[in-house]
Amino acid sequence: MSTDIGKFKAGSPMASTLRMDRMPHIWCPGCGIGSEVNSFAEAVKRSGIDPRKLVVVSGIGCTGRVAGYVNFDSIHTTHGRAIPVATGVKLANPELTVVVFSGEGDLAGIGGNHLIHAARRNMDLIVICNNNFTYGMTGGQVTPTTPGSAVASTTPYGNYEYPFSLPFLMDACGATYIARWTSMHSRNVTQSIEEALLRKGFSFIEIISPCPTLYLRRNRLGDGVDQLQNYQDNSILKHGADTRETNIDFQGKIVVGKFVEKNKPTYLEAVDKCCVKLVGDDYQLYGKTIPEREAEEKAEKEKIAVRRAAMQAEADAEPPKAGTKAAAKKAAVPKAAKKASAKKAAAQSKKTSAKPVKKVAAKAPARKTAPKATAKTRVAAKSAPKKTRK
Ligand SMILES: Cc1ncc(C[n+]2csc(CCOP(=O)(O)OP(=O)(O)O)c2C)c(N)n1
Ligand code: SF4
Ligand SMILES: [Mg+2]
Repeated sequence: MSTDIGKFKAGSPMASTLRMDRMPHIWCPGCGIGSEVNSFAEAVKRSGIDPRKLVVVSGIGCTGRVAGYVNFDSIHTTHGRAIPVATGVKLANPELTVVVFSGEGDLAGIGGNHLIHAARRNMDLIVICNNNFTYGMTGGQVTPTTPGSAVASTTPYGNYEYPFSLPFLMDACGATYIARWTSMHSRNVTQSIEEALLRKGFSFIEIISPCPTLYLRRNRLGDGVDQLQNYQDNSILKHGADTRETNIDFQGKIVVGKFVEKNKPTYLEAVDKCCVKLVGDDYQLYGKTIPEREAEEKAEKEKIAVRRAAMQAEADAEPPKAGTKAAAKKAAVPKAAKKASAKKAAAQSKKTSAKPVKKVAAKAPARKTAPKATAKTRVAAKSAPKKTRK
């Protein structure tokens, strides 16, 4: 039995990016963190960055456990201190790509001061914030993002504090990349993380996520699937949205998209500029002059481009997975050709007799397409009897 589990773990497509020896993970069924980790691992693979030069830092909380499951160098640090630790890692070795993956309580509550200053400095970090509107790990207390009127263990009659909109906060602080998705938008999450991994400066990606055990249950919002349905029904895609309009009311609309992407010197570039002025062109950081570091950076970028091109070539060579859009597109080509030749044959035979043409048309195989989910079918699916948990 144990050998089978071992084989299963080793055969997992995520075996290179996640520590399979640590599975099963601690997250509850329906929790959004698992799918976010999957998106993150996929983004790392796709980005082409060298995984040996990647460091993941998490604080404390359910999301804080991410650092323990990734197959990269990682640090599970103290509550609210993920950003200063990550900043230290980046300053000690600027060649590293440093990702902070933590909860909104950790990042915007106890660690709020670090968050705003890292954004203000345009510190070269990628911050992935799992926002489940609650302190999941410690029993469901109110957090800086809990929507007004939502019930928490510390606000049993409903939250009366005004919540942060994290994209607005980050925008005001000067973050140079800001995106928000929900855990239902796994492909967009992957894409945003991939973009952030390949850019410089402070990137902030918020992922709204269900905590069925503490937030949903206490607020009588059903299970994780019900919440994904809520995300589907209530998400409004608005790239470039004014971040002042990204507040989230209790079970209200959720504006998602990439809100900010701009360039300005990073903290380390600002340090360089200042020191060159003082010391001159001989100025060295970590024993390397600026042109030396720039040359190394360029070489690394070229390596990344080669890896990405190789991955793309591999993907192009692979037959598309059945049931995907790509497969349908590929299948549509011969069908279109078939249709054209059938038309030609029909036109040819029309010249001689009308009947066989009709027969050919009637026998032509009907194109099978999966029925699209409509509002009606969704409602029907929702009202279908649910499995009860024991
Ligand atoms: C200094 C300190 N204060 C408080 C705690 C208790 N504590 C652990 S996790 C946590 C909240 C985590 O919430 P969040 O960051 O939103 O993560 P989630 O569990 O929701 O993923 C708190 C208050 C602690 N570990 N250390
Ligand atoms: S308590 Fe909530 S946040 Fe923590 S693992 Fe469970 S569902 Fe996820
Ligand atoms: Mg939380």
